[in-house]
Amino acid sequence: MRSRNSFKHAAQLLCEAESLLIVPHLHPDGDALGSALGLYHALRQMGKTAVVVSHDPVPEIYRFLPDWEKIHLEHPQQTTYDLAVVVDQSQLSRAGRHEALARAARRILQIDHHVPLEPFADVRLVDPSAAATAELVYRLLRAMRMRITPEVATCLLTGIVTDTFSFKFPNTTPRTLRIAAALQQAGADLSFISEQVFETRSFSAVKLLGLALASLQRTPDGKIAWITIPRSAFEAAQAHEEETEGIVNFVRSVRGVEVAMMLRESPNHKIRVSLRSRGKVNVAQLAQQFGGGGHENAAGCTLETSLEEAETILVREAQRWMESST
Ligand SMILES: [Mn+2]
Repeated sequence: MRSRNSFKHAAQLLCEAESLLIVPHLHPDGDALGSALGLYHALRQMGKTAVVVSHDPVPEIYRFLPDWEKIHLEHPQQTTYDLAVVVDQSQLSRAGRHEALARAARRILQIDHHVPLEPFADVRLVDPSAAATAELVYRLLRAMRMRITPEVATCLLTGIVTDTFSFKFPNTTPRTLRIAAALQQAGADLSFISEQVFETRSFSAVKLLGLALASLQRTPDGKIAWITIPRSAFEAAQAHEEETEGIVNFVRSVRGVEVAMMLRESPNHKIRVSLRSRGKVNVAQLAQQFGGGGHENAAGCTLETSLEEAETILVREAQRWMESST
């Protein structure tokens, strides 16, 4: 999976293609957007035609990324692309309504750091040991001897900063830090990025945070803690779904908690679940039981039940899971 070879093959695909479609995942995060836009800037620099499409709008906290407004929600025209570059996702269904367009491209390149689920790409640059997809994009551009412009550096460093939660998650490796240093050297402003991503929240997001945290519960042993966010809380706070980002980390921060869960009711009444863990508990495996996925310490899944039912099922399964894995 991880080899010089996949960098070489990925580079070859990028060089050969004239028209490229870049596809971040549904509910894009800083890594999906940073990787997509970093690549976009680099490809434009090479004189290629590149279009970024996203199923969901760019969350407000990422609206400082250079050219974020060039990301299309609806695809501008009917074209078959030479290459679709699918970033930060292990299943092509995560592309949302742009899945068919990506599948229709002559070739597909996957750049990702999730545990691989579905083999949908012609070339897979997949490395679960990378802290962020942006790390892989950086290494790919370096392998192609591309100049890292300040725009590219800003996008890629944003991906790394968000996926490592400011270099605090255990996925942060010496290589992550070296790449981050190189990106800073290339013109990315780390403190500006951190301020935008972590220290700037909308009024409604902070309102929602308060309502969400008021629902905090834990199991008697204190190892599993969770919050629930019903539609009524979104309405009371006048908040959007994207404004739940980061809330689950407060749950994880409670002393003694090994598994943190956030259950939120989406507008279509499906229950979207964010899972975080501390230490050796692998929440990706827990998420997979419900058709989801992710990383060892950060994963997610969706349940089609009521919020109350989802809460009962997940707490029970998480307890069973922890008992069997210790
Ligand atoms: Mn990522």
